[in-house]
Amino acid sequence: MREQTYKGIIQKYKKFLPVSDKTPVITLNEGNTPLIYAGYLSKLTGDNAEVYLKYEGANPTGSFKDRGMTMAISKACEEKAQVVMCASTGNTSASAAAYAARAGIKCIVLIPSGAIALGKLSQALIHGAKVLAIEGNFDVALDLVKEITKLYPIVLVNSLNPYRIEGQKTGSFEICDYLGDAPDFQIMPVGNAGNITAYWKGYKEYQAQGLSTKLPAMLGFQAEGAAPIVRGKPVKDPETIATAIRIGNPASWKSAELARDESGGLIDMVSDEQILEAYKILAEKEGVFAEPASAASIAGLLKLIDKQYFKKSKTNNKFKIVCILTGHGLKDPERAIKTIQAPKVMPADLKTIIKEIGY
Ligand code: AN7
Repeated sequence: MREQTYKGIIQKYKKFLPVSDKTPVITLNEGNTPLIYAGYLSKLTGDNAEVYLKYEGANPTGSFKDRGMTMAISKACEEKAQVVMCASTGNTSASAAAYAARAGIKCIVLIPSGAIALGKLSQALIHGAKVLAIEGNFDVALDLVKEITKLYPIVLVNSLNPYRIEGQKTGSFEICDYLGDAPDFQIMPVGNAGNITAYWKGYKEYQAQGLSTKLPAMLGFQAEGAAPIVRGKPVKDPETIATAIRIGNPASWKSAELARDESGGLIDMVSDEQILEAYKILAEKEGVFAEPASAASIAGLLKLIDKQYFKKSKTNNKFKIVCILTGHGLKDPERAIKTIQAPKVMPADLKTIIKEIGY
């Protein structure tokens, strides 16, 4: 068998990560995800910018969480942990369950009952995690996990675990490697705010190493019904169809604000209507299927285009904008079917079908 050359983000970026030869690397070959040029969206900027999509749905469990989880689980194993635990709106639980299964350790997840997408739930279950659906939202679940992991020998693998941030910062390394430099703007959804923290850390480290020459403005988007950072106070009962970012009191609130302010960026919000519109545009015009929370990136891009935010280039060079698509569309198949329409049922009859097609 030919030896595989790509073995995941720890192997690729180990000199930027807190690992040593003693760290057992638990990997599913995550990372190395496509950066896709988006022609339709670029045109919408009035051709002032080139828009790229960082398709994190192409990770092994279908979301960006795998970058952080390979680090968190590898370090947990290095420290001889037997049990890991997280609260989750879905993707963290799917990823934690998969990496814990691979490591042969136990995984416990708390999810808000009835509020996570079907694909994510199926992942956590099939990988053998102990899945507890609690009567409370994500913020309540995270508080419980913090308490429990303080009391018992269980490693917390939410993004409060610094190894998660370390792993996730490799997304920005890949973008810089691919584009030859950092982009001018990066747009991403913000939930618990770990990812914006991680990307910003990554961009700064790459620049400090002389591997990129500039830093992007970090543009984060929350859902209108779950926008604590935008509103400046926690949201007690967050609501949005983008269940992944249905979070009212983000753990990395302060570092998200720091990323925003240091980078000269912004954190704004988009409505569920705008998210669903962007979700459809992305799928229909770019051929890219991302989950609703990820479409918040595109809804944010469209909102900023409307405000003529990108019309300020002093040089003739086009801006480069990277939108992070954090999770795969198949995570939430029910939303896709609800957003469009279930297919029309027809008799298995040639003439009827041809008539329906419109010939
Ligand atoms: C697809 O899985 O919080 O701002 O528990 O699944 O770093 O929290 C998921 C978050 C964006 C927000 N897009 O990232 C969880 C969880 C998708 C996500 C976010 C999440 P953060």
